[in-house]
Amino acid sequence: MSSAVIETVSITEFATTTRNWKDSEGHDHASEEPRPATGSILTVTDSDGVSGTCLFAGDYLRPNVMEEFIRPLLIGRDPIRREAIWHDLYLAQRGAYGVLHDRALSFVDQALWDYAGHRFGQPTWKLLGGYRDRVPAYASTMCGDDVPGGLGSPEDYAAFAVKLVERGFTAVKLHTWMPPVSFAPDAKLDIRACAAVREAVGPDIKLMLDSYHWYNRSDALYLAKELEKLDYLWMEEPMDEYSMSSYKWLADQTSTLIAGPESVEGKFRSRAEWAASGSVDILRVGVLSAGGITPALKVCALADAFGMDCELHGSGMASIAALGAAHNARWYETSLLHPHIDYDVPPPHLQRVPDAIDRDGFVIFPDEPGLGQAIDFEYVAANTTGVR
Ligand code: XYH
Ligand code: MG
Repeated sequence: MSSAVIETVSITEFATTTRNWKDSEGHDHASEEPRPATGSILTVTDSDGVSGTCLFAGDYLRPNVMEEFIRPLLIGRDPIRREAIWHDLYLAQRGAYGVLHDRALSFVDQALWDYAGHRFGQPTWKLLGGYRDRVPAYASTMCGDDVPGGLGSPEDYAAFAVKLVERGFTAVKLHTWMPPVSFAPDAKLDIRACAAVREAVGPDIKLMLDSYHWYNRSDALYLAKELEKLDYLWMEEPMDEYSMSSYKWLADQTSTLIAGPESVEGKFRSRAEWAASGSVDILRVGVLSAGGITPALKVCALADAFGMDCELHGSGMASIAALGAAHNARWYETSLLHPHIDYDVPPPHLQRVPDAIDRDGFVIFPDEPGLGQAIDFEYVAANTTGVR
């Protein structure tokens, strides 16, 4: 039986709005009013006219990446053979000198998994194995700020955590204060926020801390020891993740579970070394940063081989799809939340909030073919700024 082959790979850019803005260190913060933004959709279409898409913010897939790498490695190939396509893109990265970045691989892999759902008429999470059809979500806050009624004090974090639990979340992760906020970093202030949240939500809500990413070993150990007293479920990225030995030093000295690495390159290969060396207690991987659903699930599998959980970084329907497959990924990260943004209101280019939680704090997985991104294609068509 002859298979359809990939005929076109296109990028549609469109005007939309966002409630986020990024500071000089790349952290997200809440904008008081919607801001103009650019959205992009990567579309892979086969010779039968069946398509798969990946929606992403910004314009990461520049024309040179499409022309030099993605189209030459996709056009004419069987779109069901994702593993072969992904592996060729992975091998091409070495000589691409950073131009063919992990996010580019991720967008292609996501679009091909969405395509498979449309080709076979199944939700992608089911094609990936369907271990679960719902998952508990934790509320992942934005980093701290100095905005009145925002995330400017331990009391602000406590008040927000109470609202998040009232919304249905059964777990909350604090991103505390980081530069360029003037009074950051401050490990003692981080702990005051963690203690205020524990006091406010009580002992049954799971809590995690993701603090300033460049603390030294002594500050990281102070944080971990204080979190032992507050019964936090895990701590994430207190130090530069390029020092794996610092994480082994830390993990060996605290009962607070250390989760990572989040930001280190190297996909499943670097994370295999973190697991084998015992440098963390919980592995961590992002569909975006690891190059797609395909490699992210390889990290989940290697974590499983070591008896470890593997927590998925970041929200989005590709994370939901991976959570449909990996039994040892326990939580969906609903990110990044702030008191001044109502997350039950979708952005203008979505039909609904596809990863909304129910009153019990669960994300119920989509039953439509593909990733279930809930893209409003009529809005996109009316606001398209370019197709290439
Ligand atoms: O804002 O630096 C940051 C955080 O690192 C956040 O962007 C990231 O999504 C994260 O750490 N999630 O756990
Ligand atoms: Mg993190």
